[in-house]
Amino acid sequence: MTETLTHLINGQAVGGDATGESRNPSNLDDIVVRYPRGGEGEVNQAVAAARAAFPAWSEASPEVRSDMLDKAGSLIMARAKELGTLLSREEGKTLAEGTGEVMRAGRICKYFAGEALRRHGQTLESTRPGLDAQTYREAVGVFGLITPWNFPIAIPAWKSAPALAFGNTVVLKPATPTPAIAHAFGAILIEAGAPPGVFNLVIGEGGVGRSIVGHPGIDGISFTGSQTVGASVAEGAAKRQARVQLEMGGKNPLVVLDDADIDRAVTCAIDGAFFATGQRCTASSRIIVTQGIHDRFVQALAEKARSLRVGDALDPQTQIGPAVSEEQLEQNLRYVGIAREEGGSVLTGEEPLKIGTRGYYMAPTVIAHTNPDQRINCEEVFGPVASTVKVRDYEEALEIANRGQFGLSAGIVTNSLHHARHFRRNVRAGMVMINLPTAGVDYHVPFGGTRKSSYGAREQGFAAVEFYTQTKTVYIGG
Ligand code: UN1
Repeated sequence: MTETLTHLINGQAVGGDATGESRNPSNLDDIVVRYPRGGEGEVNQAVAAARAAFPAWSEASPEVRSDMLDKAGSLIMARAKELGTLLSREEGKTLAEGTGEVMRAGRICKYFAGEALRRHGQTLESTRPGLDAQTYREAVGVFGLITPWNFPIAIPAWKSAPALAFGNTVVLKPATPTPAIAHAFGAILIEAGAPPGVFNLVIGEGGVGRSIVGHPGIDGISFTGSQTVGASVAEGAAKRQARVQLEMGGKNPLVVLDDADIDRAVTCAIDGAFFATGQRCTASSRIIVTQGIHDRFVQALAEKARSLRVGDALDPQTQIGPAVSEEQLEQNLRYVGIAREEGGSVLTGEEPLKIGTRGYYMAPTVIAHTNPDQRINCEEVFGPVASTVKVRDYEEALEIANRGQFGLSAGIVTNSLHHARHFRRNVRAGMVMINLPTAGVDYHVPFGGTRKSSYGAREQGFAAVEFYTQTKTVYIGG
């Protein structure tokens, strides 16, 4: 029997006509869950519950919030295998990746359990004698969180945990393809002691997101997803002066210099470009290689890519799972076609793969000899597709790395301290990776990009307090 999900509103399971279905992208005959498609009515109820819960939650001892998040983190980690399997079944990343992501979500909750106890503020001398000035940070109100399918528990965790830690209440809208794992996360927060209305989940499609963005009872919105949707979220929020934070796409360059350790360079490129099926906004999708190492590197990369085992996400032997959806698979294949038409050589991959079950499989694809301004090097594909660009030297590599609209993550593989240092200071990206893939981040440090990749305050770690609190300045007279 396929499970039927409900919304979570005011601590209650709120059902509806379960006309939605999430399917296993490794095996389309497997329906993971059925779900109700929420709309404005459910968003209104969830916002009302979150508003009603806000005064008590924000005024509670920080210990109450800390204990809840700590317990949620423990519950998530204790159930990592079961939740990781659900995540892999619903989203298509491998079991190792799915379980790893669940552990990450648990640790994020525990990190913010600590942050809840750390009051951020300062006491200063006033410029006027006999006065003191103080700042402190207080909760903002109700946050609307709109999260993507590619990290379907880690991203709900890294938005919800700081929001709740600092005394806010939440309405979360998970991505349409992955409601089951988000629901499991919400149910754990409630089991861990989140009082009714503190955390609410409304499942559905784009209309739920639009209702959240437009709702006057939502004080701030954090969104991770595409550039196009992000732009409309920002516009909707600005219209009513809600605070907003956006994490959007990337076209992250990985620069490989002549002096790089070639095995390390290939490992970084394979991990960055193909792990998690390339479905990461931090994926290393543009590989910029200097001419002395170019031919050897590209050959080794294609060989390694060919050897990766693509298959059912739940098979422990699988190294690369399927694309999340038919739409995503079609987009991946369309971009490979465009790259070929623009003159790129497809060295390996491209074709959809037929593997036992009916799923959205595609082989990791390497496209060599592309030019930096071709579409494949400017637009985000979001699949297991990497293009390579041959350059003269480091200076040309940096100049090309800095082209385009995005600026999320940038990597360099080199043994030269001089070039690594220069790259760190001059590459236009929010995150720089040295001798590492562009993807794979820690949760206790800021996450975010420049230009069209991000908008608003940074997420995660100690940076999260900026977005999820507001500063109050107090003057104290004698
Ligand atoms: C990572 O690289 O570990 O949606 C995380 C994404 C990013 C998260 C990347 N927001 O891919």
